[in-house]
Amino acid sequence: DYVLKKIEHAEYIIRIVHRVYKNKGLKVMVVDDSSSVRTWVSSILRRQGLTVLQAADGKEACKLFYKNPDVKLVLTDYTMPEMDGTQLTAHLRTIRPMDELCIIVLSSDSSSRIAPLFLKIGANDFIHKSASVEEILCRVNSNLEILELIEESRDRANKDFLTGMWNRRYFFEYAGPLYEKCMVERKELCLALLDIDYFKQVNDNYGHDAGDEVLKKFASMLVDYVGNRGLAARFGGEEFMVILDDVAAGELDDFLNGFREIIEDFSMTYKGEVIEFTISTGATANMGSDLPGMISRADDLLYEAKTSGRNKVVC
Ligand code: GH3
Ligand code: MG
Ligand code: MG
Ligand code: MG
Repeated sequence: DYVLKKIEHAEYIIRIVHRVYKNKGLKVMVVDDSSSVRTWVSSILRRQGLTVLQAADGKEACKLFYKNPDVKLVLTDYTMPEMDGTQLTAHLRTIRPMDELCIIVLSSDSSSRIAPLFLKIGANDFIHKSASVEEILCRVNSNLEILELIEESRDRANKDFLTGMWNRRYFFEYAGPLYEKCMVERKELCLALLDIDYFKQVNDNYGHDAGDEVLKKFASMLVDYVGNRGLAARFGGEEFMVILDDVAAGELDDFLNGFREIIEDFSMTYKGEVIEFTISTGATANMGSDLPGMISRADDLLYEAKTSGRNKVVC
């Protein structure tokens, strides 16, 4: 019994240490009109490894949130001047859904109406100010944990397991609305389909593991090259789709040839073997066709690049 208790306690400590470790770099905000409550709550959260921002009312909290969109959790009071906790919660929910931001209410109001009121407008949890420090920490940490689990399962659904880049499923989820937005704003949108040349030979000559390493390296180079100018996804085996909303149609050829040259000049060493490869690209802008039309056009042009010698961009 004694040993079991010790083990349980050790496991608990390990969980806490692990949580504090994961909290490093996570931003939270404490909102309360009482500066002593703010200071007290902030200090216990800081001891959990969290980075804490403070605001004295809902309005200040909103301003601070716009400047710090990476805040993961807001711990708010109910009664405050200017903008109270319910207004703040309701407002934050219009810009951040529950699976991206935790809102926990910490109030001294003892009316039984308050907790359900907050939960209905989108708070994740409600804590009474008389709660122990331990309870506050448990609730903050478990809410952060839930947020992480959601993020993890979202990544599993949207990211490619080998390369860690966006997958085909996410590409369509992202590209559909982006296409609509560009149509409404009458903005140009470009699409490129890239395929590694003779990739089967990489596998045949150096082994499947080497092929995997090439795909990983290639993916990270492509993601870096595209940067904020669009989104790159692994479409299939050694085929990658890029949607570009920040590259003009007139610049598309140069932009993609820039990457083609980087890959042409690139060589990587895997287990003592030097591996080099090239890519073929088919690309198009949204002149009059819908998204499936653009994809099929890019695919046709990729075929043209392949049959006319490879290591080429055809727009
Ligand atoms: P082409 O220039 O015409 O594109 O020739 P290719 O050899 O690149 O094209 P092909 O479609 O004949 O072969 C693609 C190869 O990619 C076959 C497949 O085994 C390999 N492949 C697909 N996915 C993966 C992967 O995840 N890892 C590895 N190592 N190979 C993969
Ligand atoms: Mg108050
Ligand atoms: Mg290929
Ligand atoms: Mg292919």
